[in-house]
Amino acid sequence: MPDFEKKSEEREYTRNVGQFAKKLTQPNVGLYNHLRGISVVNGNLVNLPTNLREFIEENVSLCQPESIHICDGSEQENAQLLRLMQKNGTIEPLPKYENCWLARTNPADVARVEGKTFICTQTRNKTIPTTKDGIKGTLGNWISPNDMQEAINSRFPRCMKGRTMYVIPFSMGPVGSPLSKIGVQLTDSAYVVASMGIMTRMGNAVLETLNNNNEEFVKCLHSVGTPLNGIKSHPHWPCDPERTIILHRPKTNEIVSYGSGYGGNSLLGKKCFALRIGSTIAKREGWLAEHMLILGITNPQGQKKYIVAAFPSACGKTNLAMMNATLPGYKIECVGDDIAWMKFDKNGQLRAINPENGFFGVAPGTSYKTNPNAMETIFKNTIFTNVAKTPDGGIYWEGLEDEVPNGTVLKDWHNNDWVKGETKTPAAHPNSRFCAPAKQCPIIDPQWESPEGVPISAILFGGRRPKGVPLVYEALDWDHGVFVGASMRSEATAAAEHQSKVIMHDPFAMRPFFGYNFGHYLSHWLSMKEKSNNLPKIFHVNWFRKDNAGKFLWPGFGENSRVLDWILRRVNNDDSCAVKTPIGYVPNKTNGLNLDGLKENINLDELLDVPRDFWLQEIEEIEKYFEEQIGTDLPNEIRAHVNNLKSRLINN
Ligand code: GTP
Ligand code: SPV
Ligand code: MN
Repeated sequence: MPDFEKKSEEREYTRNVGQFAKKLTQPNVGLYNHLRGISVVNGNLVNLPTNLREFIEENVSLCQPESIHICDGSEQENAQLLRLMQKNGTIEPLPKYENCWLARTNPADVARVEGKTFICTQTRNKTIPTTKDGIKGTLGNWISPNDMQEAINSRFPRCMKGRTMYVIPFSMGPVGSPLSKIGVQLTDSAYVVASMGIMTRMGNAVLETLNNNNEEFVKCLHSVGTPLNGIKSHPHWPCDPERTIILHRPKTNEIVSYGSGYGGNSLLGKKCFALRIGSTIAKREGWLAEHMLILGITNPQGQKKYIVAAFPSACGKTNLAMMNATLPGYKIECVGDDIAWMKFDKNGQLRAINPENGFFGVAPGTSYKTNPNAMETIFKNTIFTNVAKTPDGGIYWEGLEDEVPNGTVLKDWHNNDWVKGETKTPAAHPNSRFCAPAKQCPIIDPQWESPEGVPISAILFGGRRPKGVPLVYEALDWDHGVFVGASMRSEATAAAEHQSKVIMHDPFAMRPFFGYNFGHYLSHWLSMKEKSNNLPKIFHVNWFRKDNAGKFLWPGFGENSRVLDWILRRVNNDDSCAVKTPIGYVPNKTNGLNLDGLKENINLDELLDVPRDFWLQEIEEIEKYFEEQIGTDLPNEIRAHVNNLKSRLINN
């Protein structure tokens, strides 16, 4: 039971829980009994499929909202929500742009909370590998069915009292694609509805599909929570940070999230559905749900290929997915910037769809210099969260220094005065984001909504590695590539609650997003090689290597097209551009990377070096991590690759 300040609050709480428990035990309570006295302000419950009506009924009974709004996805509905949020002070307009809005969260609700995110299975080992004695598992958090129910019972009864419950029917993936899946999110946050309207296909079209096909849907329940002891300081952003919890039950395709209104904690289609629940569905059905961007790349000869890439949060997926190639003759087009659902078709070709409909992108660092295509995307129909505001009603964040003169007085993400060139604190929160429709991206790929998905030729893994890891290397084969994904490490970023700069293991960029035991996930990836004799090649990239003075050795951003050019040549079986090292193939220093026209001087020796001592230490660390964290769940093929790499390093 939560702590109460006053005895009366505790009594009220106990009475509410008691009433709820009584309701649950009443036999055959009809639909309208539970809904009596609750007005449906939009939509019609009678038209809904039975399973959806029952889902709503149960949770109305639990959360006791004042009214129900079934979202239709229309323009009018969106306008109405925006007006409401403006009235409540949740958002304010950004008059410099077209239909753009700024939200400021409660400063205690700014990023995903990995420590409070749980997967619920009967046994612990289904969710996380069995760790060595005395070692704390870092590959996800398990919760038992009883504890999950207890967590719900102690938070949800009457949590929507006096407020509206929105019913959001949404599709992950184009409506009707055989690769798409449907979800329904119940939420008491208008901000979440407006954001889901951008990030997913939402509304009547989805309801029709549900109705016509009598389809199952992923059940998502979300409340921002109104704490009984209340954080009263930010009434425009209700949340309950102390009791925040994000729960997933893969067996029944259920997600329950309480206490946070921001990002992956509350836009349940994204990490909760498309990755955690998605990865468990993918395991059952024989496909892959991954934290990956998808891009199309056309070379100067006009040959087009598609690539996916898994980098941890805030490590460059959005930037790579929308890159303007600096290498002449190359063209990049964007299919998705965060999540890929991939399946081998009957010809053994891996195909990917982007299950999302928008970009929820990191704002700081985005500029006309680093990502002009993102800048061209975000100045209409966009919701910005936790960025700073200029006096003329525009946005500002770290990385846009050239756009605003020194001395200008802005409002920072706390809505305090912030003087450009003087105030020392960040103007925007490091995990501030834009939420913008994908179709507004000037380089959105013509095939981005193709129902069968785009054909994938290469898979990239990568992270922020200041030392030792070369700009790019290619895995020796599929199994070795799976080992490379499993061995990924990266500096922590502001996307979650971790301390910055620590080098963390982040296998497949999925550490916070696995829906099931990572050892079993590895076996699933290894089993994919049975599905094709035309497997994509696997690479590792690192834009973030630094010299001894702490300066990046590689200019990155558009110049990364030079790395993609090498990757494409490898995909086309060009053997002349690579040399074999103990960790895999790297570009040959004479005719590997195309550096024509590059302004900076590049220290290729340092950038491509594979230092033996560093890697001997790295493999020790990887081996320790596998033994401690995955233990007996580690597939033999991966253990063999640890030993193979060790002996290649020793004998080199
Ligand atoms: P999530 O949305 O959190 O999953 O992250 P993401 O992988 O899409 O991250 P994003 O592309 O937004 O990258 C965020 C940060 O990486 C920004 O600060 C960028 O400036 C920086 N970044 C991206 N690409 C490069 C690069 O090639 N070189 C360098 N040095 N920094 C980069
Ligand atoms: C990430 O953290 O990887 C994101 C942002 O893409 S969130 O949706 O908040 O998870
Ligand atoms: Mn992400």
